[in-house]
Amino acid sequence: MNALPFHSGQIIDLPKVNDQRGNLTFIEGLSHVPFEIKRVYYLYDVPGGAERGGHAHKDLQQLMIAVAGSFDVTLDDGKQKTTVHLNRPYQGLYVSDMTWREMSNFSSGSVCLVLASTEYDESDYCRDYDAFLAAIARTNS
Ligand code: T46
Repeated sequence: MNALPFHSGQIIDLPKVNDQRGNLTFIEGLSHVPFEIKRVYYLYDVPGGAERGGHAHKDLQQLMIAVAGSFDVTLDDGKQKTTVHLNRPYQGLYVSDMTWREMSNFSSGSVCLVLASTEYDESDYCRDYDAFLAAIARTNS
């Protein structure tokens, strides 16, 4: 496990095995990401102009990877918004709990692979932005 504290919005450089036959990247839970991987899902066939996300999660941590193509992820911790352009299959974007995320600008044929720290749980979603800000304010008070 990497001893460095991970922070939301951090780009994690993943192992890349260069090979004339094609490159290979691998990810091990609690080694390359600071959580056990409980779920894997991916977004694909995203139509031009579509946006995804628009919510935060109470406990979930994730690593997002553009395994094909590119897209933008805007992260918002309640104080500051940062937009990251993902376009490299050997880099992941770490997104912690209580981070509002919006995804846009998907290129044609892009695939967003997500490694998640928990199984799917609708009650973990925070879909109301004002409620998200109020929860952040409570945590900081
Ligand atoms: C995030 C971005 C990248 C499931 O049944 N299982 C799952 O594991 C997921 C992620 C979703 N679903 C169902 C729930 C909804 O009926 O799929 C539907 C769409 O899910 P959601 O609104 O979460 O999709 P996105 O693309 O807006 O957001 C998801 C993640 O929730 C989010 O954390 O970072 O993908």
